[in-house]
Amino acid sequence: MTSPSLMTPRFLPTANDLGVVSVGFSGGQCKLGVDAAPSALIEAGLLNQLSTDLGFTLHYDHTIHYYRDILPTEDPDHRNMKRPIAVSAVTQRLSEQVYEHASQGRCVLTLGGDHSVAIGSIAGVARAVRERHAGRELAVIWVDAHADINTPETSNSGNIHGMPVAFLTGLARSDHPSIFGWLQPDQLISLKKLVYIGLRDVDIGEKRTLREHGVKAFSMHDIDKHGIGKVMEMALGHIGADTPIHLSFDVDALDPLIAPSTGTPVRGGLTLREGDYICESVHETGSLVGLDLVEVNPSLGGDSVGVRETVRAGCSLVRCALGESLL
Ligand SMILES: [Mn+2]
Repeated sequence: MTSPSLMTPRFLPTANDLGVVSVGFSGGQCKLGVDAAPSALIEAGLLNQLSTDLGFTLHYDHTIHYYRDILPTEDPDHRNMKRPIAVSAVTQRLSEQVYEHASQGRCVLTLGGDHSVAIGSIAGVARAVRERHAGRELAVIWVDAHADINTPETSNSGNIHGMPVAFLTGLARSDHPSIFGWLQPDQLISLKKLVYIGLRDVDIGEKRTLREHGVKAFSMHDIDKHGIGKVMEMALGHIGADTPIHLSFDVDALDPLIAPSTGTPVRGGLTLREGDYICESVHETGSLVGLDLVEVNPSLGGDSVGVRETVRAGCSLVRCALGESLL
């Protein structure tokens, strides 16, 4: 049995209010099914676990948002981006939903969806943090096999789920009002307060970007070398204790042996315990203000065992970030 965390949050007025937004959106990439993740996670009991076991008061509209009413009828490629108007419209709407929670001092959980949804969730949290904490910047811990920092020009695939960090840091800029023209400076994050964990499939252009900007990044090599304990110490040390944290967790950071149901699996990933440990460590800081779980795709990964294990792993990551502990 679990019990509520005893941690006192540093940047939230209460420890047990949680905003939840379910985003059934797959338009940031080409594989169908990732839009079914929120229902799979909820059917596996995630929200019950958060309220019953961890003692959260959930602020949730009991709706999985598919945003069909704002999807365009025509959405041609633009600067190599696929479905740019749809992704822009959905992330803008999501940013407003997340902001609504965050501006009231709630930690916000976003259940994706593909990783493009982080453009909306992080934009919403970043703005609320600036408003509530005298202009303070939001730190982002991006746990992923991929860096997701391609610009439209450097991307091979044109899939926007490989670009969210570029738009959120201002490396990629809008040149069209309907394509991320809504993103304002107070919704962006700094490359200095961004930390990657779990990288192992980074494009050449992305490697150059990380090097040029001195982005703090811990690849699987670093985790092998130092162990996850030391890596988290260094990651959190880089961010500092005075900074609210958003954790954006792509389930493909986990090894496909334990989480096969995802769109772009890469071998050689995190163990279940390393994933949970990352989340536990972030919780222990007391600085967590926003959390995404993305890229669970229940229609991929082969058999039903693989799907069930991936969903279970996703639930565990969220619980650990929100205060579940082993003892
Ligand atoms: Mn990702």
